Formats: sequence, structure tokens, C-alpha cells
Amino acid sequence: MAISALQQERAKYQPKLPKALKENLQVSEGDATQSVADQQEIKKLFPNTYGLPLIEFVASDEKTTFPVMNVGVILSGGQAPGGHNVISGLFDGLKSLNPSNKLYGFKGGPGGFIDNDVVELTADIIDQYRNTGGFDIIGSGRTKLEEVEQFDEGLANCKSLGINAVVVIGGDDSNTNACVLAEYYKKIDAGVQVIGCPKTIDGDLKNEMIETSFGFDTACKVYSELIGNIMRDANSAKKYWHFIKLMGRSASHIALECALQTHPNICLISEEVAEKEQTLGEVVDYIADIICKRAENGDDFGVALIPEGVIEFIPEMKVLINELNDLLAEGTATAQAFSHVKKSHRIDWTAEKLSPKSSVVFRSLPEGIANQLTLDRDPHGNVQVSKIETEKLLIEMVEAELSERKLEGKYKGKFGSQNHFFGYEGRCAAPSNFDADYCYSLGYNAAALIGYGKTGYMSLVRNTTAPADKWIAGGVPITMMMNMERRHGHMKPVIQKALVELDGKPFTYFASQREMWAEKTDFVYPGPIQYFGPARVCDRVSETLRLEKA
Ligand code: FBP
Repeated sequence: MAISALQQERAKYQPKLPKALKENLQVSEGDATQSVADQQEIKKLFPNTYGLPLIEFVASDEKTTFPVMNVGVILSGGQAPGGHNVISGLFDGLKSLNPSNKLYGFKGGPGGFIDNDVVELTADIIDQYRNTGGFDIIGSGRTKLEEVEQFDEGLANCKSLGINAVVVIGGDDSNTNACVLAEYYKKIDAGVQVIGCPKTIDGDLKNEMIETSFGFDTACKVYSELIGNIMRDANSAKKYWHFIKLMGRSASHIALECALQTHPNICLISEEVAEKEQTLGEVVDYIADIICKRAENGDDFGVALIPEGVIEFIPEMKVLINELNDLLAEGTATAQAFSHVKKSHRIDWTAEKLSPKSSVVFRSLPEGIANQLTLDRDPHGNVQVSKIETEKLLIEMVEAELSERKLEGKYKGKFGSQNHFFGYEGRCAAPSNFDADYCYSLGYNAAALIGYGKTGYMSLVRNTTAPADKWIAGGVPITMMMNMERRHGHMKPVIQKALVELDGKPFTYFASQREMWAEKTDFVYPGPIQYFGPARVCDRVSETLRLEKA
């Protein structure tokens, strides 16, 4: 297999580990923990894994001997840079405990665990994937692991391979399910431990203990490089406004981090839009005002960042989307009737069935977007918000607003636009030094948690703004991050999702700068991720993390 020159050099990189993990270990246990909210309900649902203590690994003078273990690993959900390093760290960590330990990879995500689609990950395989991006070593998938039958099938597969522990590398939902799995296996005394690892480029799996999810650092650096390149083009040609939608699902962490790295003229933050209860019209006005202001200075160009989930945070759009979900839910009479309506009449037909308020909002949307809202649905029948081309929607609506202002003599500029969507460009990038080290440590540490018989824990590596040597390794009980939330009409225990905090340091710093960034051209060009060179370039942590820990 041909590999690039960079990949050849990068394969030689030895990721850094926290000091404690490089030595003989012992476990230091903290006090019993409790969930972030709804303690009584969560305790009742997780009688075997609730209240476990926080764990920190510390150096020890004595060498512990560990029995032979077989471990299975699952990659769950969207790709995030560094997944391969979690697996190589896990592999090396297991071998350091006992050279006879084996690692198995369940292929294609949680589906492979249920269907026993599995491969033994040998040193030869692992070595090909060290410090590389992607999840292709075993593949990933979005099958939800939440039914007892699935747990039993998985257990039978583990038993057939002699697997004593499973590591689930995933986001908040996958780790919630990992915790339910851990609880179930403990309850039936299955003899299989379950450990989670915090993954997602979206950055929304973080809390008091988990400082960041892996992949966020690299993905944001890739997007920021691309945004910087576009800014330089915009500043050279001076004829386009670039509207860039960024992945991140509901939360705006990615958009905020990229804004902090590049200083765009506009960056919407969904959480703020929701808090201010802004209408779509107000969002459009906000953008148009900045375009007009810059035009007065002769600057008919700029860059606007749009978080992919923003549409759902605009209250009137949220109501509209919910009404459409109900109206067009699979199997309903209205959905059936809709499928027989001629394409050209679908917007009118739908608008008539909506509440008067939603009908007005629906009719105010550009035709393409209105149609998209009635068509692109996920397997549960919900609108696929991430597929809505918000950047194009905003361009169209801003253009219409500027035309009106022009007629009224309030705008004299020229509006040329380009639209972009960055998401897949960053999800499988080769991990930055930060993610390479952080992921390797998370995997290595997961092996230690398994070695010490832990279950229902998430691998924990903290103090990540310090040099890796000073990172703190241990485990956090997954139940500690949980609360009860309504999902599909039922109250369920889930890991609390971290949205952008409007009183947090990253947002408040952004808010203090954005007016200046809007009016002036203060673009910053971060350039590509560097793997070799000065530490201040290569080992830079995300701005979000830096500001949060400042
Ligand atoms: P995870 O939450 O599973 O890590 O996925 C992150 C993400 O990249 C989101 O930002 C995005 O909305 C989604 O995955 C897209 O996933 P898919 O390519 O499966 O549609």
C-alpha cells in the first residue's frame, strides 16, 4: 500500500503520555460521586454503577502483575481525528500490562459487536495506523446499542472470543449506551467490563472532568486553515462575501473555536440566537447590517461563519420543524396524502396544514429550502437539520434584504456571494500533536482502567493545557455526567450535552471582539497543522481550551 512521505515520517512519532502512565501504577480513589442532576432517578436506574469514586492513577514503587485479558474495541458514530491513536494506545497499554493480552476490533461500529463481525488487531495492523486520521482500521457505524437482546448477543460474542472488557469510543449517546451496557453486565455478573472514551469533533462531550472530546482540536484546526485561506482570497479579490457553514450538530463549539482562531466578520452562535429568541428576520438583519457597514467603508467583502445547527435554535423555525415532523411523520395519513400531491403544489399544500404562525414562516422561506424541509428526513421521520443548506438560505434572504435597502437608498454596495460547507474535510485529518497525544493517552489509560477491574468509567485525561508529562490520568464514572432528559416522548438517563456557555470565557472573549472583527478586516491566517517544528506552532491547544483554563 502506497503511503505519503508525511505519513511515513509521522508513523515514527511516539505520542506523549502522562507521567503516571509511563511508570508502575497504583489507583488512588476519590470520594463517592453523584450525577450532575436527577440523582435519585439515576441512582435507581444504575444501582450497580452509581456513585463510584473518581480515579487517578499515580506512580507506584511496586510492579503489579496482571492476568491475561482479551479486550474488544468499538468505534461509534462520526469519525474524529485520533481514533486510531486511541486504539494504538489501548493496544500498547494492554501489552504493557501483560504481553499475552489480545485486542479485538468489532467492525463497522456497534453493529459489529452484535453481529460478531470482528478482527484481531495484531501489532502489524496497529503499526499501519499509528498517528493517522480516519476510523478505517475497523470502521464505524451509528447502530444504537440500547436493547437487552443486543447486549446479550454482544455478550455471547465476547464469551466466544474470551473477551473480558469492551472499550466504546463514542460521543455522548454512545457513552450513555456504554454505561447502560456496563450496568447490565454488572447486574448479571457477565464478567465483561465496559469503558468509554470521549470522542466527537463537535466538542459537546465535555464537563467538569472531561476537558475536551478528542478530534475537536484537529478538525477545528483544519477548518480554520481553510477559513484563513478563504479570508485571504476575500481580502485579495475584495468582491465576495463567503458564507461558510460548519459542522457541529446542535452545539456551536466548532464555529466559536474557528472564529477565535481566524477573526471572521460574522459568526453566528446558535446558543445566543436561542437565548435572545431571535427570529430568522432578525438574524438576516444582523448580517445585512454588518454588510452595509462594511460597504460604507468600501469593503464589499467578508466572511460569515454559520454553525450547522443554527436553524433549530431560531424559535420560530424550531416550532415549524416540529410541526412538519408531526405532519409528515411516516405512516400518518397526512404523510400519505403528501406523497400524492404534485411537486409544484407541495409548498401550498403544506402551508395550509400548518398553524397560522408557522405557515407565514414557511412561506417566507426560499422555495428550495421550503421543499428541502418537506423532503429530507431521517429514518425516524425527522427533518435532517444538518442537510439544510442554511448558508444558502441566509445568502438568499440577505440578498433580498439588501435589494430592499438599496431601493430605499440605505445600501450602496455590491453583494457577491460564495457558499461553503466544511465538515468532512476535517473529520479524518491526521491528528494534530495534541490529538495524537491525547488519544494515545486515552487509549493507554483505558487499558489501565481495565487492568484494575473498572467498569462504567470513561477514560479520563486532564490538565491538558500543561505539557503532556503533567497530564493527569484516571477515570470518571459515566453516571456522574448523567441527567434525565425527554427523548422520543420518554424521560431517559443521558450524558448531559455541553452547549456553548454564554457566560463562559471563550464566548465572552469572542463577544468582546466581534464588533471590531465585523467592521475592520482583522483576519488571522492559521495555516496548516504543523507536525514538525517549534512547540508553539506544533503543540498549540485549541483557543477554547486555552481560554477555559486561563
Ligand atoms: P458524532 O456526534 O457522532 O461524533 O458526529 C459528528 C458529526 O460530524 C456532526 O458534526 C455531523 O452533524 C454528523 O456527524 C454528520 O454525520 P453523518 O456524516 O453520519 O451524517
